[in-house]
Amino acid sequence: MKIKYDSTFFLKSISSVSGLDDFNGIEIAFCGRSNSGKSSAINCLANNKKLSRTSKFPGRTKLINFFEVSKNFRLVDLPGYGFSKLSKLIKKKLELLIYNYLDNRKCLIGLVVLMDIRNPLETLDQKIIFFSIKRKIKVIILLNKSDKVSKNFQKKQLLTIKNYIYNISKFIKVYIFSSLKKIGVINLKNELNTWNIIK
Ligand SMILES: Nc1nc2c(ncn2[C@@H]2O[C@H](COP(=O)(O)OP(=O)(O)OP(=O)(O)O)[C@@H](O)[C@H]2O)c(=O)[nH]1
Ligand SMILES: [Mg+2]
Repeated sequence: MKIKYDSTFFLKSISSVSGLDDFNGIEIAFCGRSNSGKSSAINCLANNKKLSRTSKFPGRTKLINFFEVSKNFRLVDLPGYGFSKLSKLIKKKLELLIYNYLDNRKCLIGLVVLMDIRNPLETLDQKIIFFSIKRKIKVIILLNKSDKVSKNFQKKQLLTIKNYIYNISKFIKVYIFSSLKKIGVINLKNELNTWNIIK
């Protein structure tokens, strides 16, 4: 089933999992290091630059933001992890918020993991991927900001990451991506279309 994202709108933000509502539909969350391009990727899907706030400065999204694609389907923009300039306490709080959401959200069926192609698979990326596999959540990995590197480097990184991931799970797809140049958006859409979101 083809999903249409064009009328996606901002629904709400929460700062703690106590703010989670009962939702009978399906959620797909975007996660990744701070500044990896989660909010930009959501905007790219919805073809709306103003939907989720993006920023040059890491640590922009500190809440969990919900976007309604259709009545029974939401995209979720998670705070970024691993931004070294935040205090230890705030970093811990954000990580706890992310994992509390991932752990508790029954309607969460998949994760889109954004990584900067120049710095992929850092410790926290690996941790969240292992966690998702354990929780049986679907995962797709996007190597973002590919516009910043050469085609050769893109190929090399794609192969390295694919090999690494294949040893962990045969089901996780990895794609070159660029929100800026709209590279890989079609792959993301095609993959999400196979996730049985809209029946
Ligand atoms: N060149 C380039 N820049 C990008 C791309 N995607 C995002 N950016 C830029 O990277 C910065 C961070 O993007 P965001 O989408 O705000 O990143 P985020 O992961 O939501 O960041 P936090 O909310 O802080 O965790 C912004 O300045 C974006 O314009 C891309 O594909 N190419
Ligand atoms: Mg963001």
